[in-house]
Amino acid sequence: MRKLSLLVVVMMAFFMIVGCSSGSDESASDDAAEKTMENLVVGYAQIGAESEWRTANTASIKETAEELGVDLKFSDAQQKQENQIAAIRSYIAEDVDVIGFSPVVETGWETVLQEAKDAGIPVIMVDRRADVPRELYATYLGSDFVEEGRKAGNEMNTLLPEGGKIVELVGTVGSAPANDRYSGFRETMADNIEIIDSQSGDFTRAQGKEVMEAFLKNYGDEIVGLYAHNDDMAIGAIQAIEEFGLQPGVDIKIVSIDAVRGAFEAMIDGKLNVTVECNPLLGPQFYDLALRAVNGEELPEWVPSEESVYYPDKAEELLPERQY
Ligand code: GZL
Repeated sequence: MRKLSLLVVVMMAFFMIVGCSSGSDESASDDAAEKTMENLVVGYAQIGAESEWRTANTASIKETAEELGVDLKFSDAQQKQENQIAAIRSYIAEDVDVIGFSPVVETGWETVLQEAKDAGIPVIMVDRRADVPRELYATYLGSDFVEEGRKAGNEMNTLLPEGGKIVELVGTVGSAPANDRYSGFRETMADNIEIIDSQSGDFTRAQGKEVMEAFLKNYGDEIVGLYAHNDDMAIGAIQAIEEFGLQPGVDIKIVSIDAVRGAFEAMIDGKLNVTVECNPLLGPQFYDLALRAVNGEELPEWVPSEESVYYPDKAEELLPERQY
């Protein structure tokens, strides 16, 4: 009897050790195992919902997560940097695998991105970039805003071969697209074109209209051109120009950026002359980069998105296939 009970104890001890070790082997292998899309946990701190472009960008981030089976935690900061920082801190506390965010402005991110680095969580900047040391982010996925500005300047030169006085609707003050589109345009703008006023419309239709109303009050039909940093502000300005009694696209030539659906409709109506594309459909590229970062791959400092320029003569034909 004694031998039997001793055998049972030895066998129980054996299975307990094997059970634990295999468990620990499993957990060890889990830890070492590469992440897949199906078990990837992403925290995304979005800017807000200020424009058609942003709406399409958010849809791409959310719908792609759904398609890939990614566990996405998403926040809308209503264009407030403090809300984005709070969201990033909450993702750090939740110990997500990777953090994505579109910095509303270029500065003020170093502290929170250092916290993410200290927590071992890779950060990917999407759409807009922040002015931080290279070691604080895995990569930047987004457009070449300076090039978008250069393209816009060339288009304005073509629309105003005789030159003239134009006004500018600037994007969100301090944001990378506003800073870069501002400088890029001035690199290519012809000498016979003069920017007589430049104010921020914060990338929204409402403020674009408001600022254009003030421009028209101050300068009236002296204005022969408008450069808008995004289509939403241009569409707001078009309303102001019509209410003032001038013909947008005819009396005042208009060049804007984004190439959202509303811009194609304005071009079809002859009220917008050119829109320079800025692609918001960044979801697929973002998750591909996120998984590679989490699995330890060194990523390039910048992954640029591909873009084009669109004109009224093709607007009707292209509108049905536009995804945003
Ligand atoms: C550009 C993006 C800008 C768009 C605006 O990549 O950050 O913000 O041009 C949007 O429409 O509000």
